[in-house]
Amino acid sequence: MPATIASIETLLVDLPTIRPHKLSMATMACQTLVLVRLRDSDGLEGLGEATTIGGLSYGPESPESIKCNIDAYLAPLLIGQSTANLNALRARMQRHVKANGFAKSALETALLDLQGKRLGLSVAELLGGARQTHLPVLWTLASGDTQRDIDEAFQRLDDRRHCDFKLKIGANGVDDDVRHVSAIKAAVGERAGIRVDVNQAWDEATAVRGIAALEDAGIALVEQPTPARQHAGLVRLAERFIVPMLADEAVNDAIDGFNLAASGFSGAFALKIAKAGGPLGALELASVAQAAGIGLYGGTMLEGTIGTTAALHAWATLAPMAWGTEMFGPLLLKDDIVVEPLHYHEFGVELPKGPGLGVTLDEDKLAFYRRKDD
Ligand code: MUC
Ligand code: MG
Repeated sequence: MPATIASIETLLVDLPTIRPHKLSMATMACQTLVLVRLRDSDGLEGLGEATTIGGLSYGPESPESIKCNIDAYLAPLLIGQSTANLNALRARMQRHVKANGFAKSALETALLDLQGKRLGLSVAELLGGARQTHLPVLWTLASGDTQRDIDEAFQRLDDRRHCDFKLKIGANGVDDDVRHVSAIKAAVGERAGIRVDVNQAWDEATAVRGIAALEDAGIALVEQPTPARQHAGLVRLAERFIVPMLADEAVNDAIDGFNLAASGFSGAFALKIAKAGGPLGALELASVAQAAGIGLYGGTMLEGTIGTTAALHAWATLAPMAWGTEMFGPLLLKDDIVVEPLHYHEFGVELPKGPGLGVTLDEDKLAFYRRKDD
């Protein structure tokens, strides 16, 4: 008898961050993980996770909506179905539920973890096999204070943890931002690459002014300077400047990627499993980028270890990406809910071994951090 999906449980888990994480649209003191525990009729369990940033301030799904929409709509579509055919399950979710990619990503991750455990294969092996097992990881400096960010950068360089940094800007005026970024770049010099993420905060005219100054300061990459849906403006900025543009909120999945590429965009795409509705969708976007000659970057929604590991398995199947990855989410959190944390060393992270994701839950920690009234 083929195994079927027997139950899907969703839990909200609130983990404090190691310091305030300040973005243009929100300051985070805590990250909420939506944990999915999917069990099959043989008693095997698959784990999945979804996160977002700052409630509803980053995107159209909140932790609570992800949990609610899985419980009310997506789980009933999957319960009783065979676990054997992920493509069929994915198509079923696509057919009956519009959007809600973060929720779908958590479920797809749990299905991949389950299938890997059943077959004795890692998720990367299920996705065709790993081409790299140590992936570069940058760190985001976003304390909101220039000197604190500089101290943090030197600490991470000295620990050989990270050698590229992304600065979150856009919450302050453009002149203050340029001063902040230039001071950090001047302090680290050639020891580190510095990039910025504006998270859509600028209009095009402000972006032209800001990027010109940032280019002079030696910034390596400018992420999502303008609003997500203003593709034409992003294409113009990419044409105008030598410093490349990284599309993040502007590109969720392969269709967005195709549209941007067809409009003449050059630069790079941030892949995120959440934006694309799961690891498979993110890899579809990667194929579009590769076909169009657009660079790749392994992006995060500041997931915990489960979500981060799912993304790492997907990114591992690709050749090393032009802009590396930012899969540092677990390092921003004070604690973890897994038995064995990810191993970060030599400016990168090791892909976990073992069947499925290769991650085991710590039930005591989970009981401690899970939201009690969810
Ligand atoms: C984003 O927009 O890139 C990724 C790193 C970080 O600090 O925030 C996220 C979101
Ligand atoms: Mg971004």
